[in-house]
Amino acid sequence: MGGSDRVGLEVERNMSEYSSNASVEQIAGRIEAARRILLTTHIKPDGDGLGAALAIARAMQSRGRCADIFLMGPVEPRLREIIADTPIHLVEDQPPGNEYDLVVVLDTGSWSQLGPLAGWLRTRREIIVGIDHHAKGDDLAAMRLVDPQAASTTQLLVPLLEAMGCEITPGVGGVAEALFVGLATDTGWFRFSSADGRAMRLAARLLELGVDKTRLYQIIEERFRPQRLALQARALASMQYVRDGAVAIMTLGREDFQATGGDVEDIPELVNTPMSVRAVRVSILLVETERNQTKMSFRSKPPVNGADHDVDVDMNVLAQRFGGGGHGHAAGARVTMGIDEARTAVVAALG
Ligand SMILES: [Mn+2]
Repeated sequence: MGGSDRVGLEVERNMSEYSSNASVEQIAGRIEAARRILLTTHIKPDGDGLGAALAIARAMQSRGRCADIFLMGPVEPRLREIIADTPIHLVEDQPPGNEYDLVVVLDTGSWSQLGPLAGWLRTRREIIVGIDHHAKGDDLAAMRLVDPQAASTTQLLVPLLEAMGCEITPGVGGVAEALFVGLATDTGWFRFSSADGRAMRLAARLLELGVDKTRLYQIIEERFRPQRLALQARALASMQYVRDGAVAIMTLGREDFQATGGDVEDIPELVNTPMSVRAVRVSILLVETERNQTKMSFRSKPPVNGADHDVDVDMNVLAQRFGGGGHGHAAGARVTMGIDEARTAVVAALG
């Protein structure tokens, strides 16, 4: 995205050389030729990273082959339900050994996102294939398939699985469901600007294969405890508008979690709540996860055609100021600051 610098943030134009260096056919051939495959994604996997790993593992399984999924937790309960019967390993419990001749890193290309597996991966660049839809990443894989225009990593897998002659298996626990989970969750259930025609055509195809989106929506989005609403009430009460109401900043401190008995598992997507206000273009949620450790979540509304908004900030650039990153409209960072210090720093960064 482009955008004005009216809030004092320069849009970074010099993107890194993070792009595809291999064709879908080459990567398909590489996977076909592998004897033992390890699949992984970023720490604290989301629906897309997990969905991508599940899709490949299930596709291989349907052809009598095996690929081992290694995740770095915590894995949210709602995602564990999506995993169903597909075997997974947790790196924390059981680090991988030396038996693999192919490693596929999904939905990230950043060392900072690979936590306890980073050391193991660093010695294996030549056997790593990266498949990702983020705009930035590190040179961690010998072969890369990167498309920042893709709505999800699972979308990138479809031509790959087709090139491998894999069936998009229907039903609960199938490949189609895993692909859909990644596509639906990364597009905010098809609300975000990334839900373009290509994404919708894939969604239609997966639904026609029998993906039960009502069931998946309830498993993933309508499964929270009452603590979620108690924390939401406190976050809304904390809300501060800056930039003439165009930026909403909410905070949750340690005392909010103590008072409600809630934890971070209760607050996914809470950052989006202020977006229902017309004037809000940017929403920021600051959560003190541990004493003096604050997680920053940044979201923005894409400009609507023809509208001239005063605030058009690249969330990825904003997050990078705090050592984080992400996409143009959704990004995050973790900082060693208390909640008040973090709020002051964010307001200052907004100019
Ligand atoms: Mn993703």
